[in-house]
Amino acid sequence: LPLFERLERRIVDGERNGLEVDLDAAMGEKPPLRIINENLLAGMKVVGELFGSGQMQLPFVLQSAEVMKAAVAYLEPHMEKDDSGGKGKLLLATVKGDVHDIGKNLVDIIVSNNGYDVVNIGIKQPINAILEAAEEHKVDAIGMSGLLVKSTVIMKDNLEEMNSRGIAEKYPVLLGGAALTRSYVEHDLDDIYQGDVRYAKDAFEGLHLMDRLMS
Ligand code: B1M
Repeated sequence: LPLFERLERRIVDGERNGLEVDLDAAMGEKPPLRIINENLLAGMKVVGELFGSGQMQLPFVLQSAEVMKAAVAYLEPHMEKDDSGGKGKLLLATVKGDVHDIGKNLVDIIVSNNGYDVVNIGIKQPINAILEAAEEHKVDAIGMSGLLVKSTVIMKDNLEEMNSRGIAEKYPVLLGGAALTRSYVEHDLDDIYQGDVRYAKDAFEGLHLMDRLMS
């Protein structure tokens, strides 16, 4: 297979051997972020389709996810960055009950490489932990990620909890993840939340929203 098809295939097949050699060659052709967006994410999309249609079993999905993570970790030091921090602080968490973190960690990389400080508290985070970390680190915004349909309900509960604690005005919220839709966030959730809640379809939109919030 040609290089870029092979990279996509590696994600689908969960094939890690020789990954770095291919990534080095790929970086000779285009910047790391384009490799992620155009090739690696294309592979994850296929994984999602195969899994969703019952043609791929969970342990293989996990293997694909591990190759994806290894690839992103290998590319990350080669990205152009302004990691001076200081533009503002974003807390990131995957919500309670949800282990998916590849997307959240991409948001971390993109936002922190563009001059923001990011406090990434990981997966399966209940609202109490999210709000404690937000207070402790004095963040400017809270970002929640979740890929399961049930995570969209948890996000709604979290926003209601923030309303009832009277802290909605203090924290703009960014939401992202495959099960969300723009209209659910910008209409339904926006009607509920007493602060500012925005939908980010990808990591770059997350960055643009931070730019708008902090300007
Ligand atoms: Co899971 N999984 N999974 N899974 N998994 C999905 C989400 C699913 C859609 C697959 C499918 O059926 N086609 C399905 C959910 C169905 C539903 O809820 N209706 C599903 C399921 C069912 C499950 C389990 C329940 C399976 C089981 O146990 N029977 C289980 C859940 C465990 C749990 O959470 N409690 C499970 C487990 C796993 C693995 C552990 C094997 C693995 C995750 C590994 C990991 O993350 N460390 C995994 C994977 C890899 C997937 C798929 C195939 C790929 C997800 C991914 O990483 N995509 C996924 C299929 C799919 O999404 N269509 C699937 C790449 C990633 C970059 O995209 O995270 O969407 P994404 O992030 C994007 C944007 O959404 C956005 O930016 C990123 C791009 O720039 N974004 C944000 C995300 N968060 C953001 C936050 C922001 C801004 C933007 O600001 C805060």
